[in-house]
Amino acid sequence: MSGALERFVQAARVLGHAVEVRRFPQGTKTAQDAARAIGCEVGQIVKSLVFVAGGRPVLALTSGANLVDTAKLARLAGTSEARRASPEEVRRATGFAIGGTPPFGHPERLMAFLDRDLLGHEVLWAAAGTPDAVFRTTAAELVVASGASVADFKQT
Ligand code: 5CA
Repeated sequence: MSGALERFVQAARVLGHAVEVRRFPQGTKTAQDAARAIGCEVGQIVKSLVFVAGGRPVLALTSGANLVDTAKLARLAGTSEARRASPEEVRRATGFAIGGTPPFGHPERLMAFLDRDLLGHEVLWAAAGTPDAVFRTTAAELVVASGASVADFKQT
């Protein structure tokens, strides 16, 4: 197992979540790649996106079918603006690189929001630490494990 994958599985275990990881040699770097590899709808893929709002990292667990409206996210975070985090900021906030960033298991719990459209799917898939690994999850598990508030922050 790669270092980052092992690290995520251990962190999930510590949080009380036994994750079932699936690896795909063809890669799961983007939501589209992951949906194609798994054979599911892109809306079932959870993108673990990091933004910076008011100088703090904010985690936006976003359906693969949606884009984040940064004005809505800023409002939720109680700030006037939010911007996408740089690759370095993502790594600092989550301990993982873009393309494999998992939705929980970070060094510190981040302010987090979960796209309410994810509630419309019984089964979800999220990154497990590396750009070739995903795990099966549910919106309820993500809310508990990440502490996210369910919200509407998608672009319409
Ligand atoms: N493993 C997949 C599916 S779970 C995954 O991690 N998808 S993702 O959407 O969460 O990660 C890719 C996202 O990283 C892109 O949607 C984009 O928002 C962000 N990203 C990609 N390149 C950059 C970059 N250079 N700077 C900041 N964000 C980036």
